[in-house]
Parts: sequence; structure tokens; C-alpha cells
Amino acid sequence: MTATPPDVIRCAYAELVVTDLAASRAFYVDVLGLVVTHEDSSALYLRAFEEYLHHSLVLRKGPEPALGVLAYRVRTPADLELAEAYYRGLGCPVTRRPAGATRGIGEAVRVLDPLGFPVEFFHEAEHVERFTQRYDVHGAGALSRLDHFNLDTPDVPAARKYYEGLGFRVSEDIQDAEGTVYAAWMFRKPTVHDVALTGGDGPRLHHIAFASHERHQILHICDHLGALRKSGMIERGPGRHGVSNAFYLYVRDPDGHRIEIYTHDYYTGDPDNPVITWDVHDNQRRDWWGNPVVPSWYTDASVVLDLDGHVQPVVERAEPREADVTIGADGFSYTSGQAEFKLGEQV
Ligand code: 4SX
Ligand code: FE2
Repeated sequence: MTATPPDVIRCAYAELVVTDLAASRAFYVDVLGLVVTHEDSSALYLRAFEEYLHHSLVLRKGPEPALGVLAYRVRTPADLELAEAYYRGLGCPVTRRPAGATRGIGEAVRVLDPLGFPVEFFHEAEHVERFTQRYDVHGAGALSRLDHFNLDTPDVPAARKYYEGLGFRVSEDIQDAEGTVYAAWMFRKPTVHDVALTGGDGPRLHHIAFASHERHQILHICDHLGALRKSGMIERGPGRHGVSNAFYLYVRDPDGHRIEIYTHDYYTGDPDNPVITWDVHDNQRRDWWGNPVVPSWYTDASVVLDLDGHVQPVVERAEPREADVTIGADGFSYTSGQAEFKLGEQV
């Protein structure tokens, strides 16, 4: 008999290890406009404008950039017991953390999950002021909340199966005619995703994403970086995703961690929400306007720590890689969406 999994509500916070807190502050607070809940000489605790839990992002100073932990909020305190039993049943390393072991967070269970990621489950957390209507402090690029994590993992079908066991459902995925799965988007909260699984060398963190309410907020972040002569921090976008339909931007922080700003995906909460499968050769899957995906977006990602703070070894993807099957020698991607098109022709 399989143990009952904990009832996960949503992705709730991430801890990134950064090498220079002042440089990170300049990026996350001064450019992205995240709110500082607490800061000291070893860490910054940040939240977005609509969040009332203590933080959705911890930046902890350390010797090399890495993912420290991904945290999911569970529905009740009793779900911590379920989480502990569930992961012990899977044979994963598990630790209990007393309230306050992470500032602002109550009792928690940490595990090294079957995909090799450090994951925390918590219910209780300190409440702080929700800045929803503090328009006096919202900048022009205001971020409202954490939206999702995106993970690189070698075997997407195996990872999907593991997350389905935890009660997540797939909203969209990318495959080819031979049945190779390149990526899958999965959710607990009723949006396109809480976690995306991208086929690649892993375990590595591909990105975390914050939501804004408006597209112009994303454009403002681009203008702001331009004004600082920091356009090099913009990696991909702004654009419109095919998968998820969200408007997007990817930026790289001073340590190279990738952050996505994301808005306008859709509701997925009904039980019969249709799954959308994209062909890997559909050139509009990752950018609805057909703009090419830069190679670094496929190759670069952050290493992850185990529960003792050591860098987890990275396992190579054995299946075909999306970049290899979609990016030509000239660095551009092709196709089906870019077939010959004559003015006046119906698509
Ligand atoms: O590039 S994709 O359009 O497939 C995409 C990437 C869709 C949603 C996301 O959050 C993402 O990071
Ligand atoms: Fe994303």
C-alpha cells in the first residue's frame, strides 16, 4: 500500500545561495522591487507585494551559487506527519526542523526528494503586512507573488510520475512523434504550474518565477535594466509563451540564478482541465511569436544542495535534448510554425 502524500497547497518559497548579498540586494530589491521582510549579515528574506507569509525568497550568503531548498506549503500541521512517513517510505533522507529553524517558518520537514532536490514542507509561518494596496511603495515593475519553480531533471516521465504521486496534475507538456517527453508543467494551485520539469542534466534549478499583474510591469523591468546599462542581465524575452500563454521575461541575477517574471496564464482548477501537448518542432511552443530561444536558456542552471549543504552530483540526460533537436547550426530554431506564409493566406 502506498502511504498518503501530504496535501500540498502550492509552491511557497525558495532559498538561493548567493555569493554577495549587497549585489543580490541591488538586483532583487532595487530592480525587481521585492519587499525586505528581514535582513542580516547572512541572509535577506524577501516577499512580493501580495504575499503575507514572512517570505517567498531567501537569499543566503555562501561560498558558491546554489539552490538551498524549495519549499511547498501544506494544508494542515498534520500534513507534516504525512510528509515524513511518505518520504521515509520512498527511502529518501528526511529531517525535522523545529519552528524558527528558518526565520519566519514554523515546524517543517525537509527531504532530499527522489529527483535529488532539497524540498521542505511547512504549514505554519509568520504573517507580515500584505502590501496589496500600498501603491505608494509599489514600483512600476511591481511583482505580486511567487508563481512557480522550474527544475532540470534527466528523466521527465519519471519525474512526472513522482509529482503525480504527490497529487500534482499536468497542465501542458512538450513531446515529439517518437514519444520523447522534453518538459511537463504541473500544478496544485489552480494555475498552469507550481513546478515545471525540464529534461536536462539534473538535479539543477532552471528558474523560479514571480508573477506580476500586468505586462507593462515586465516591460518596465527591461527599461530599468537598460537605464542601469545592465541589459546583459536580460537573457530571454520579453515575449509571449506558447506553453501557458503567459507573458514572460527571464533575467539572470548577479550569481547567474535565473528568475522569470510571468503574467497572464490561465485557470486550471476544474477536474477535467484539458492537457495541452505541444510538438517539440512547433516553433511557437516556447515563444508564441516564434522568437528563437537562446542556447544558454537550455544549458545553464543552478546546482542544488543536499540536506547537509553539499552540492548534489549532476546526472546527464540520456534522452534527446530539446536544444539539439530544435536549434540549427546557425543558432536559430526552426520550424513547423515558420512554414512558408503568403499574405492573405489562412493559417
Ligand atoms: O518556454 S515555454 O513557453 O515552454 C514556458 C517556459 C512556459 C511557461 C513557463 O513558466 C516557462 O518557464
Ligand atoms: Fe517558468
